Amino acid sequence: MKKALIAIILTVVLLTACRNTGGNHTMPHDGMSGMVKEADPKQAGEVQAQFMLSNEKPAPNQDITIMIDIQQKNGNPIEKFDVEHEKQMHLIVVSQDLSFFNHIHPNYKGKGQFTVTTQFPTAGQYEVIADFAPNGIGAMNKSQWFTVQGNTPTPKPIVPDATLPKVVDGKAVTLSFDHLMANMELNLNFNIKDAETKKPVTDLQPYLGAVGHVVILSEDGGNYLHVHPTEGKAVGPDAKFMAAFPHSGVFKIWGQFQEKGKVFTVPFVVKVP
Ligand SMILES: [Cu+2]
Repeated sequence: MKKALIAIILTVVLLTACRNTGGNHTMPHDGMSGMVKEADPKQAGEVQAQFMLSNEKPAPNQDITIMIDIQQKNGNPIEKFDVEHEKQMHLIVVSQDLSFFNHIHPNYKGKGQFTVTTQFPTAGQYEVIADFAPNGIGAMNKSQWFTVQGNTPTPKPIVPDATLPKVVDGKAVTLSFDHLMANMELNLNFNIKDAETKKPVTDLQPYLGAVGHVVILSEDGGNYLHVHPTEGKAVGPDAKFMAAFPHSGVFKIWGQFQEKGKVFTVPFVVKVP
């Protein structure tokens, strides 16, 4: 009886999600059947993540192990996680000014515990965001801020980019939107050319099971957006994704792509009207 009820609730949630343009949500797209649906916010609220560092007072450029315990509100561990983009957990680490970005993959130790060893490059505040999907609940993210000891470097301003291509690792990447608006699903297109020859790049390799991986954060780090590839098997020069900005304001976007076995990360700052 309870199972049937849950199935009905899930169906209602999915139907609502498809009509609702106000939030970060998932719609089944063609060819993306392996995608994990997003958790209902209420169910996500029943899950908690406890973040711990191996050193309570971490210093810059020091190996630090981050432990993340995923639990029910009552403290019981959550044991099973769905694989999303080839991993059971994605961990994003950003500095407060979003100038530092790191995307790493903790190992699952069982009983809801994930661990990963990393370094923070400077003193200051860092946000650590875990993106995961408890089996049967759906994709969600939980975050925590940490202070790295020492003198914090002057924050770099987060300034929206002009519509020029960004050059990273010999690639010239242009980001465009079909309509840049808040509270509405929109398409993002990354067009990738060789920076020197201006020739379109057509040999992108799958990265985490798709044409690329995109992370979007609001400038204060408060909103982490789910972004879904719309053409999973593309090889370039265009890489297309779908997202919905939850409010207007400044957001930073990192696109990650792989070519010739090497991942390159392209950051953009946009102002959503
Ligand atoms: Cu990841």
